[in-house]
Parts: sequence; C-alpha cells; structure tokens
Amino acid sequence: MSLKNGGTFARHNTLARRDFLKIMGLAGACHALDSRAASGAEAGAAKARRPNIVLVVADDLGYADLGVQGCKDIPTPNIDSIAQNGVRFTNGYVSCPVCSPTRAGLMTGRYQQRFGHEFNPGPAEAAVAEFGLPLTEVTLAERLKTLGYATGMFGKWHLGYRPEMHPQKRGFDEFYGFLGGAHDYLNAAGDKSNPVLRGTERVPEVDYTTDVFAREAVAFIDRHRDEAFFVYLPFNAVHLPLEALDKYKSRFAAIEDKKRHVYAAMLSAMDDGVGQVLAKLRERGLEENTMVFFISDNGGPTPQTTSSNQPLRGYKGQVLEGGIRVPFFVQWKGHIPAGKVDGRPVVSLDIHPTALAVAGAASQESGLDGVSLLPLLTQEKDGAPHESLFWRFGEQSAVRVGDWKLLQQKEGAPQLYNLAEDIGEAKDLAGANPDKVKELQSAYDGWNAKNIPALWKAGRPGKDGRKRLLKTLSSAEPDTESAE
Ligand SMILES: [Ca+2]
Repeated sequence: MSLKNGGTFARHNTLARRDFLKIMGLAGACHALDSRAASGAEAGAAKARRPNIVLVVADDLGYADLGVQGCKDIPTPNIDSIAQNGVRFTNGYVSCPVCSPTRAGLMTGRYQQRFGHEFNPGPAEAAVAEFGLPLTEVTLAERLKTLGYATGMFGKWHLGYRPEMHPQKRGFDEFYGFLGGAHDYLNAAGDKSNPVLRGTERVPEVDYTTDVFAREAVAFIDRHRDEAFFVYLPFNAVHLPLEALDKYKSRFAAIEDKKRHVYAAMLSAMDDGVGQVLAKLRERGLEENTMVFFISDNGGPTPQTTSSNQPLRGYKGQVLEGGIRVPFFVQWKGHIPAGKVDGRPVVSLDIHPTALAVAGAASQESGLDGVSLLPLLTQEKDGAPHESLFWRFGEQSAVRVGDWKLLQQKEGAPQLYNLAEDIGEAKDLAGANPDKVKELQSAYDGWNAKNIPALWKAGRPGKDGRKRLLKTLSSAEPDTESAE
C-alpha cells in the first residue's frame, strides 16, 4: 500500500466521523446532551448522549482459544457473540507479545517504544523502581473523562505501582483490581505485595477474581447507566496460575488433561463474566449506544497453560504471529455490521482513537500511532488503515507491510514471510527476496528512529527493587519474562 493511500484514508477518517456525528445528532455541544438529569425511558435517554465504550481485555488468551476462532472443547458463547454481533478482525494485533507494554500502547494509542515502556517490570515483589506508564503520556480514560465520561476500571493494571501511577491518577474515576502483573484467583485477598484494591484501599475478602471483576463492572454500568461511561475490564484470566472454582471445573469433566481441565474452567468463567456485562447492557437498553471491544493482551503461552495459537507459529513473548496476533472483536449494534469477518491488519493502538471518534471528540489527537477504525467498521472505507505495523521487544523486532513480514528473533538472521500464503511462518523467503528484505528493513529503521531506549529492563530491578527482591526471595517465586 502506498503512502498516498494512507493519506486518503486519514482524510476519509475525519470526514466519516463528521458525517457520523451529524447522523447521530452529536455534532456541536455534545456535552450538553449528557442525559444524567434526563428521566424517562432508558433507551430514549441513551440515544441522546455520547456512546459508551466497553473495553474487555483477556490476559494471555491464544488466537485459537475461542469458539469463533476455532476452539472445539471450550465453549465461549458470550465472547463469541461479540464477534457474531459485530466485526471480527482476523489480522488483529497487539503492539507487544507481553502484558505491560501492550497495555501501555493500548491506553495511549502510541507505540510504547516512543516513551520507553518496552518491557515488563518484573514481579510485584521486585518491580523495577523506574517502572510505570510515563506521566508524559495521556491515557484513553483521561481523554474520555475530559469529554464527560464516567470512567471505571476493573482488573489488572500493570502500568505502575507508585501513587502517581495509580489508575485513579490516570483518568479512572473508579478502580477495583490490582496493580501487578499476575494474581491468585482463589486466595485473591492473600497476596500482600499485590493486593486487590478498591480505589487505594486493600479489600480484605475477595471472591474468585474473574467473577468479582465482572460483577464490579456490571455494578458500575448499572450505577452510570444514565450517563456516558467507559468501562475498562482487563481480566487476569487466563494468565497463570491455573486456578478455578469447582463450579466451573465441573463443566469440563470430560477433559482429562489436568492443565487443560483447569484452563477450560478459567476461560469458561471469563466467558460467563463477559456474558453478564453484555446482559446488563441489553437489560438497560444500551446495546445500540455502546461500542464493545474484546482483545487479548498477547498470544498464548501454550506449554504453561495449554492455550492455542493455531494455526500461528510461536507464543507469548515472541514476535512470531503466535505472540502478537490475537482475537480482536468489535460490536456496536445497529451501527456496524454483524457477523463480518475483516482480514485487514489492525492493532490494539487503534482502539484509543476509535473510541475517541465514537465519543465524538472534536479533533484527532496528534502523536497517536493508532488510527480510528470507525470508517472500516461502518464500511465507509475500503483499503488498509495501516501502511505498516511494527514491533520491537528487546532483541526481537518485526515489521509487517501488506502481506509481507520481516522479523528478527533473539538469534539468527532476519526472516521474511508472506503471511497471505504462509500464515504459519514456515517458509523463510529472505534469501530469495533481498529487495523485499531491504524495503521492510528500511521501513522498520524509519519507525525505529523515532523510538527511545527502554526506560527499564525486566529482571533487572533497580536499587529499591533489589532490596524488595532480597526481602521476599524466601516466599516469592520470581516470574520469568514470559510467565508474567
Ligand atoms: Ca498477558
């Protein structure tokens, strides 16, 4: 795709949003339309205000872990329904193959390497002292809050432990969840170094975390049903540790493999939770006024959890497709097509500008790397939203331009694949296509020139982190980069 096409898309993007707002009757003083004070039928009130945004993020869910993505032994009807009622992107990517950097990109709409958020921080007990989403960056929650949204977050933060990094300092009115990267599900209140918090207060008793995060999100929707809201629901499911309630495990008595059995139960619990959120939107007549996103934060770590990235090669922690291509669904009843499968490459960075466009933000923010997907979703625009997509994760890097992908793993020579013909990245075409290698390398170098060095490295805690690590070594099992 040429630069010219990219420019056309950007212009069309702006036009489409303006037209869309006109249609919605939202152009101009949207804020005045906030219907908190309005009474009467809920559905009627919902029509006269900015659309809600619900962003559900699964943790370490593989590309093929959902029914609609090909999973055969674990039914996920509720998550599947988002794809069935909306658009399923089959080339949907995240900007990193591990947790925290993906979330940094997701919240900011910018490649996280632009601001040094390239790595995970290490486990909560020994997090790198420098860790946290830099305060130079503006989150989606902050931008939506400025537009008058009620903002709530329920689940895993993983963007900083320091007080100034707390979700409620980064745009969220309400927070129920934990600050770290991994968490117990069954004895959730027992984790003293990474407690479950309501706001900044430790919660003394916590149910199965997947259940409770969904319950909190549902309660938030109920409380804020008469105003525009943004719900960020990043489950820690289906990340390690493998822990599930008997009521979920009993659904999978036929699965003999012990890991798979618990994994199925954890995924089923999350599917129930998503179902409860969708049911609440339906009950309150908000489906047509709410855009719902569903993604995973990185690919599945198959050996650890039995997650599947088929037919992709590679796992969490790698820039092979299995690490970065994820389930990516968007639903907005009555506004975007139902049951559409879209093969155009999109990336998690696009969610931020898409949400702002849906919210009717007056102008596009500068400095974003993501683009609004609204013109794709409303079918007003053909063509790809991105000329190219990029990944950098320490010694690993990758670039995708059209169907071509050039990638550099930790060791070895750069590899070139044609994803249209070889989704499993099995046939390295680098030797036969030196010009293509050069072209993609040049695109990567241009992108990378605007990045900065990583502000911290996982597994190398700063002075404070080292102290904490030594203190907790007897009780803690340090996570590896890929396990976190
Ligand atoms: Ca993850």
